[in-house]
Amino acid sequence: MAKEKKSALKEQKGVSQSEITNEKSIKNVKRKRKEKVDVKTLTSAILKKNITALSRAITLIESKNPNHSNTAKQIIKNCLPYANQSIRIGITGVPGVGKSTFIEAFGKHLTSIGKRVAVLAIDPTSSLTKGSILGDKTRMEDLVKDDNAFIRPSASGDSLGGVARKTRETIILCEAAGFNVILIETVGVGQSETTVHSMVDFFLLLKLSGAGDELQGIKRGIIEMADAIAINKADGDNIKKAKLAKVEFNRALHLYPLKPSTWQPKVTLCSALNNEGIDSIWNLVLKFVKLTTANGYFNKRRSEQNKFWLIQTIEEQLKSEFFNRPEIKKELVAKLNQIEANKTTPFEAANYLLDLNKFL
Ligand SMILES: Nc1nc2c(ncn2[C@@H]2O[C@H](COP(=O)(O)OP(=O)(O)OP(=O)(O)O)[C@@H](O)[C@H]2O)c(=O)[nH]1
Ligand SMILES: [Mg+2]
Repeated sequence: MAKEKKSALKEQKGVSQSEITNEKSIKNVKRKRKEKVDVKTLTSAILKKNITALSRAITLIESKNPNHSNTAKQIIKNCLPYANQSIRIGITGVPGVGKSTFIEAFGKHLTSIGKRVAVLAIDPTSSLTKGSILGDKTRMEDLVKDDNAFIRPSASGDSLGGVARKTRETIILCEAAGFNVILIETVGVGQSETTVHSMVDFFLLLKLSGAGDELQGIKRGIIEMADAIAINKADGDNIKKAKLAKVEFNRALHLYPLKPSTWQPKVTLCSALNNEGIDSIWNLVLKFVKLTTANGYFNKRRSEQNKFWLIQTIEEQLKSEFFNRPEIKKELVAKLNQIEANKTTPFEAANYLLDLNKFL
């Protein structure tokens, strides 16, 4: 029944407006109580490593409903003291390089040595495909069934910034749920590698060996970000080419200045399909963690990332508040039309909209 109709009926029955308001506030209190219970139960279930609770909380993070977001924020806050105890690894590479196959092999290796692994993704294209990880869960057949692994596709239908924030929050919940290795996959569209790099401790680039053109077509920045380059599919007829590629990448890496972590990035060969070279990549990660923990870089970088994310979150929130205001939406269309008709300049229009926003 429509709200107006309902209150009209109540008025007819002699229920006063103030009673209706009272009823509303009772409902509100009840709802708030229910939410409180949800926050408490969900948080404690997450801390008890309950996967259903973890999934439910992540769904709240991803929800566009403001009530859900508020509940999610409280859960994250409660979980925060229990987070941070993990190694976060970013994995990137072009489509078809073998990321999913690699994550399956790597993840299985980790669970076999007693780790608990969460697999997340930053995939700005997933609004169309509903999450690439979800699509190829078949490539992670064993990992999906593993009790010590948790696989969650990328949040969809959002900007890269939005997806990134949600993934960062999801990391906190996964860590609170006892996952001690977090793998974050990205296919490397647009700025997504940079985004993943800004939330991980170790960045792994998967590559294929090509016919001598390994260094072509790679965004320079990606090599610079990599802590290790794994040349995948180093099996069968490919081994020779892969070894050559290794030499070439090693040479290229030495051209870069020493990283602030003092870690010298490594090039390694692997075959995700045949499960070869997987354990040595994990050993590299451990060496990296040992070095950077000893020299203080590990914690310093995490704290720098947190500062970066504070600014990012403010920017993202301000932007989305601005662009979602109905008045701004309406006026923006008008201004865009005026720009097209050469009736205003972008700067004048921007100032107008920003000024308008101050009075809304
Ligand atoms: N020979 C060989 N084939 C591999 C290896 N790793 C993956 N493949 C194959 O390469 C193809 C692509 O592998 P995926 O794991 O789906 O690659 P991806 O990087 O996840 O691809 P996208 O999800 O499309 O970005 C599949 O047919 C795999 O079986 C490997 O180590 N050796
Ligand atoms: Mg894949």
